[in-house]
Amino acid sequence: MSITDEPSDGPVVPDGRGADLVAIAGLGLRQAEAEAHLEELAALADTAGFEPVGRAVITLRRPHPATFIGRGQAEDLGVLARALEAGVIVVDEDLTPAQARNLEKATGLAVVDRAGLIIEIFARHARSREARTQVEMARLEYLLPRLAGMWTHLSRQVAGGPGGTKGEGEKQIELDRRIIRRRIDRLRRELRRLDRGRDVRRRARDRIPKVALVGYTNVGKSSLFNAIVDAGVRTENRLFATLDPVVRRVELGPRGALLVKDTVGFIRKLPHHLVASFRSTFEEAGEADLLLHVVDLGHPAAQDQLETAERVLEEMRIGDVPRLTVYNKIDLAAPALVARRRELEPEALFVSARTGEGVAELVDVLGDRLLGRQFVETFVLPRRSPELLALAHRRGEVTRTEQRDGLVEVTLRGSLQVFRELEARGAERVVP
Ligand SMILES: Nc1nc2c(ncn2[C@@H]2O[C@H](COP(=O)(O)OP(=O)(O)OP(=O)(O)O)[C@@H](O)[C@H]2O)c(=O)[nH]1
Ligand SMILES: [Mg+2]
Repeated sequence: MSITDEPSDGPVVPDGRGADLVAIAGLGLRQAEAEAHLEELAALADTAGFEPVGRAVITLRRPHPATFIGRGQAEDLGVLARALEAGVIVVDEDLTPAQARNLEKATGLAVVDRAGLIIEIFARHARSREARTQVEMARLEYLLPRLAGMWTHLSRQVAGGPGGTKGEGEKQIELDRRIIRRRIDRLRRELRRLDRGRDVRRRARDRIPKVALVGYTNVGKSSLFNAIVDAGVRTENRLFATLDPVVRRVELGPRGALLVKDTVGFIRKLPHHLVASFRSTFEEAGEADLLLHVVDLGHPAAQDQLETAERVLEEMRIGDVPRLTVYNKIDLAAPALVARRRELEPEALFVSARTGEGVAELVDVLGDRLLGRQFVETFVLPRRSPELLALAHRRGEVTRTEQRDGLVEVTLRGSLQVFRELEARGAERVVP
């Protein structure tokens, strides 16, 4: 179900068939945007083990406090979902516990919201002790306010109707809440302990420069990580294939070594319980000397994904770590699109983790930025040489550019290798 501002033909647009789900997207969207969100939601649902059987776009002016969508719309949705033999309705919005409960009543089916779905995926994919602890904590915190609804379901099933067992149910909820809160406290302590362990490991490798790959989920961070390190981390065409941070040491010959780190992907509207739980993972990225922000260039929502990732970086307060945009999957993108991007962003890198194109240059850039001794020099570039300016941006850190007599003068911090390359291609060093 996708919720748009634009009137659609009917309330629901089913497609596909199968067994498990009717899906959904955000509020105040144009139709095309809603469909893109639905596409992503279907991928998420698939990753969570559901089989999407249909989608519905629902036109809505504003959310209803009680049921989120209108009651009539909810009933229609229930009819459609049952006709498709769906067992679950997934809504691409965060519902309040009461809204979820009321929607379940109105549709007669289980309802999962976006946060619940993402938490479910994280729960299935977490491998390390730390990731599992973080996910369990997020899951319990999500569950806590929703317990009441679960107990009404249960008491109705057991007693054949509400009323009689109400007192019992409430007592049970209180008890459960206490148990869950205690468990959350225990997990929190455990996380602090694991965190201290990590501090020790971290300090041991403190002198080696660190690079972290960040970006939206499924953009190819792990593939690129592999291409850089050849480390055998698995890549999967699944959202959130990577939940545990992975670090590898990369030797760059006589220049020294780097630590490269793969991270969990970001996603639009990451549930806030998860953000809180995974803060330590993200904080580690914040300690990197350089972030590689990986973007899937050919993805129709690339811009949106890039902005989402930037927003998450800001929220995590790691927005000020130096970063380099790396456009991946250029083997899939139209050459004209790649060319246009290159022109717009001369300092970005363009690679294909699959074919290996651009990876060698990326590794060079990492070496220059993090290992080469850094010097500051000023060059006058030959007339009309945007590619040299781009090179200066990519391989060094440009601190000043100035037009002088129709020529570009650029001051940059960089390694001797970069300066030599600029000179070899016609740039003239300005002697101070
Ligand atoms: N064509 C093409 N496909 C790629 C490229 N890089 C990655 N992929 C594919 O994109 C999918 C996702 O790759 P991953 O490396 O798992 O992506 P990720 O960003 O690590 O994803 P999460 O860990 O889930 O956030 C896989 O099917 C990869 O094979 C590329 O350069 N070209
Ligand atoms: Mg990954």
